[in-house]
Amino acid sequence: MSRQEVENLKLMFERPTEPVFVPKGDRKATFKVPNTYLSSRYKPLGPALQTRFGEEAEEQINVNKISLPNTRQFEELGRREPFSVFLPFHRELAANLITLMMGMKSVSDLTSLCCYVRDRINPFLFNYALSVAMLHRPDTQGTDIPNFAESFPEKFVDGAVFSNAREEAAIVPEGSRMPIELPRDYSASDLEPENRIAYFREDLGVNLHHWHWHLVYPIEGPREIVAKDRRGELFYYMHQQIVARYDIERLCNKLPRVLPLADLKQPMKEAYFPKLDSLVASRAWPARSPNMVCKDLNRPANRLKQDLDDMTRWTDRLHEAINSGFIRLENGSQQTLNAPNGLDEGIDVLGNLLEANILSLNRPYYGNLHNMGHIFIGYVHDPDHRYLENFSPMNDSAINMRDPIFYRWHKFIDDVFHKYKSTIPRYTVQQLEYQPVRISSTNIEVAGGPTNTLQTFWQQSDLDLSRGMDFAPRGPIRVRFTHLQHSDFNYRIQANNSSRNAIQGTCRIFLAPNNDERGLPIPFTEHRKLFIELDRFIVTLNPGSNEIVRRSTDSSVTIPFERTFRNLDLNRPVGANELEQFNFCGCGWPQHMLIPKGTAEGYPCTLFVMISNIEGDLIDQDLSGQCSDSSSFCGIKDRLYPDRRSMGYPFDREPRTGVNTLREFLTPNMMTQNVTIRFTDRTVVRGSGSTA
Ligand code: CUO
Repeated sequence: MSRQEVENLKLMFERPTEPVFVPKGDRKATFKVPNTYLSSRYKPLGPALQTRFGEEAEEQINVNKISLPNTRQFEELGRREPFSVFLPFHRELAANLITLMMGMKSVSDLTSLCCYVRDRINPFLFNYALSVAMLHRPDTQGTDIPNFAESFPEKFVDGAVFSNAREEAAIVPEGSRMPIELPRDYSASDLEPENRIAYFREDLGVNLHHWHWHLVYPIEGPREIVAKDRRGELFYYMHQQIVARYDIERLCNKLPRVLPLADLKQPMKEAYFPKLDSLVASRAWPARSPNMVCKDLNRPANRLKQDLDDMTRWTDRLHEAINSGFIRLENGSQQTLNAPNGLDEGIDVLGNLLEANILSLNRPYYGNLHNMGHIFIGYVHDPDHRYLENFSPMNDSAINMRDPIFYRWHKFIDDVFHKYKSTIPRYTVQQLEYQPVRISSTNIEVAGGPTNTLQTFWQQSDLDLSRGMDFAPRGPIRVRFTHLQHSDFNYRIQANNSSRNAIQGTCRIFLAPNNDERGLPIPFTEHRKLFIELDRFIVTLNPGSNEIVRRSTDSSVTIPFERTFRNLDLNRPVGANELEQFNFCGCGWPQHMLIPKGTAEGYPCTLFVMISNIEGDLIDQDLSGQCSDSSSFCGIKDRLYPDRRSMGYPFDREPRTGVNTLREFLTPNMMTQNVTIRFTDRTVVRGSGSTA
């Protein structure tokens, strides 16, 4: 394959509802397709259209003719309808399309296939399937696919912005266009207490991470794509960490920790009015009023018929498996779930059962709990389709983290996992300590600020919408959005190695609030669930004392801002190696959200640092050329998860008998430090260094 062919293929992501023969990208390239490729709307006009747009184009890409697939099944999902990987029907279509795309012999055949299907099928389905295929095909996986927020800005930006954007694009010449400011807190007012954490829920980077995670870990598709190392466990861990982060953010804003949504037959007091307009569907996303209640689903148009009672049945069966330590397989036999000791493989099995991906060992019996929860809630406003309404954000992994109900649902899912974790053996002192290692001090240093005080504030950054603004004049159209940010900092750790040799260990850094919503200390069995991972890295300790300095920007949880919001043309990495893993690397918690917001008076937290025994940690594998920036949340592409311990170690299990506090939990290779997070209400414009 030539590099150019892959570049051409990427143009398929541009302006998703404009036909392939309309010029795309800065190169103003058009695809010259055989007349038989044109959709029925354009076929009669074929030659005239191709000539007209061909003349506007600066480059014409010839497309070779392949034997064309039957696209009828894909066309059953309307062009203007939303698409959700949580819906079984949509997922089946996506899996079939991905298989078709993966099966193309070359990039030019894939391009040809795309030219044929793109303008016939649902653009979200197309974008999703092509993204997954490009991430996983050997001949395309090194390339950068466009930022999803740029292709589909409708999922990230207040609908009201688009008319301004069109006006700006139509009237103002390219060079003089101003960024359009996206207001902060536009989905509710402060009359609604939940609005205090809208900055977290509606953060573009947080939502992009979640979308990307589900792209890297599809629920359905060819087995080699779905069956990634420890994916069931990572499903649990990544979402558990999101919920823990949300809880801390709530506590900082004087809101209680989120309650699990254990019974879908109860009213949901949380409302959500997304104020997002679908450009593709020319329709607003449905909202949810307070206290709505889920009902049985019967929506033949979406091939959905499901009773709410099934959710109770599946939950009971999962609890039965957890309590008995055995799961029932499809052939009627049993398989043990509990880990005898050490490595906990049961969590991976359980993660797959609960998420209900294709790796689930018994889908008919354990059902489709997690996905169906999204679906019931997503259709709460129209369960029998009488109003012909589509689903609300809860069904779309690019936007569902905006909705407060997302966290209640995932807290419920989390509680099932915690229940399981409470049944497996607790860590013994031996499994926690690291004999020769003792940590003597640990501090956080912020340039120009007091030690152990983290500093947060607002920042404004720009995003270019033009790739997603179909049928609008060309040239950049920027929106300026406001997000949380913190000052970069360093960890400085002193550790002693009392052995005679240099040894290695894994340094694990977590953060947790000190107190609960009433200002009281939290019992350790609950406290441990609030520890959010900040970093994990391997250290070498020479005999005697050692000083470890680590930058916050090197976190194993996050990716840099530029990668979350990469602009393909401006921030594209240059070296082949760097470019290699660019897409996979789009997955990662955004660096600007590493630290919770804190409070103006300073929010008291505990920093936890541990150096664990490398023998229990190490995965021996070659990581050269791999991006492992965000391996804690996203794993490493085509490699094993780079830490042998259970995800969340050492906080993933109940503590050993006799331990009731964090202090009692500590072994000499661990240390805690009181830190505060101080928020200042000022806004810095990215790149300018100035305060707005
Ligand atoms: Cu990510 Cu429920 O799995 O949204």
